[in-house]
Amino acid sequence: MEDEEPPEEYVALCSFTGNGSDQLSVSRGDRLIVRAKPSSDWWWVELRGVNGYVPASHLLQGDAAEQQEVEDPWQDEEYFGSYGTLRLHLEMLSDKSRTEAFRKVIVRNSASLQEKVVMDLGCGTGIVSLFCAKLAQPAAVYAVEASSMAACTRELVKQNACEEVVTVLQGRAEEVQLPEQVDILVSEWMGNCLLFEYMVESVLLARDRWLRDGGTMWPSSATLTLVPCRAHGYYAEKMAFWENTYGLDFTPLQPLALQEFFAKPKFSHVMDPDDCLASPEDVIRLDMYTLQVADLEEMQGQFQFCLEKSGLFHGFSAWFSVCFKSLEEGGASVELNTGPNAEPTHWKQTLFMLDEPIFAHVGDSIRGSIILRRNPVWRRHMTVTLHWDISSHVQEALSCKAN
Ligand code: GJV
Repeated sequence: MEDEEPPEEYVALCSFTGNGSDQLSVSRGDRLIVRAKPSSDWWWVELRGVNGYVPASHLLQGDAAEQQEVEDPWQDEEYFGSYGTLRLHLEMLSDKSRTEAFRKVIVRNSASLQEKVVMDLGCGTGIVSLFCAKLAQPAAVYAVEASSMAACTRELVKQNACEEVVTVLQGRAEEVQLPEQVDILVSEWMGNCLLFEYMVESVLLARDRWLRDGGTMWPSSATLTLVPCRAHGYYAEKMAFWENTYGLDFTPLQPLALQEFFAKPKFSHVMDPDDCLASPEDVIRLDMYTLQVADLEEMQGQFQFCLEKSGLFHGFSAWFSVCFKSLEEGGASVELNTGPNAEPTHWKQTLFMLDEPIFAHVGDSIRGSIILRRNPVWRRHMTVTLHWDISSHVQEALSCKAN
């Protein structure tokens, strides 16, 4: 079989600035030739006689590029369709740490919530709005929900005698009309690896339209945390497996396994805290008051881990936490943490596997950066890129001896 694929013409959907070494800078609308697709994320392309890597997510094949206007980049039909059924709402409501965190925020702030106006964006079955109405005395709660679940939510509000306070509005938060500005904008918008789904964009747009000056955002801030880790079980299950398959050598399938299982992050990974090789570091922090929609296109963070354990380094694990500030000056805030040391949540953690595990030693340093690049076409998606290098004191010591 030929290794090389025939050259294909693609169009750059948006600009990309390369790193100046093996990556190529392209401008929106550039026509280029894809020479090779060594991974699903990075392709080797040629533009005006110069070669380099470009993120595959930025490229669309000639004909498809012309058709993209017709498709919905938000995939709303599918997205809101899935929230129109109970499955996801059951999963979210069954998540005690998540739901109790929102309840705790309302209970702790019940006195200050009195006579306040609240918007609950993406209210789902309305649990947060109902907590507000039952546990505090707000003047009004506007519960906004785009999916067909809104009809059931209205019924639940009635059934629980909250219709005096809670008004359910069915529609996209971006389009809905509220009768007044709000004091508090509450929303549970966090997706896998914090940003996936990019519901946060809807929250920012609603903030700019409906939150009064000096109003409160719940959550008020969000943090993405990263750690280098072991993932022995997952590696054994998806990669080492092929070494001895019923006594046969299936290792020729390993490159395929790499593509299929390790090129994309593994969501819903439950990580044993003991598998952390270093102290986790916060790599990205979002301030929900100052964050802008344009900032979401590309978010970057740096890390420098000092390994506290020796052993196989299989990849990086990521999770997020959010913080709800008190309505009272100096009051205690509430945190919802989805890390391996906190109460488990339905988000669990996200695992990024290395192509191959590396044996690492105590004291080794892993430095690098993480980039969350939003897909220029499919607005709910993103590509996560980790650049890193490891410097080992053990190897340095060995090479010193050899010299
Ligand atoms: N307008 C109204 N409802 C929305 C919007 C929007 N722009 N976006 C999402 N929802 N944490 N990742 C609704 C959606 O239909 C679902 O009921 C809920 O918000 C998602 C909340 C959990 N998702 C998440």
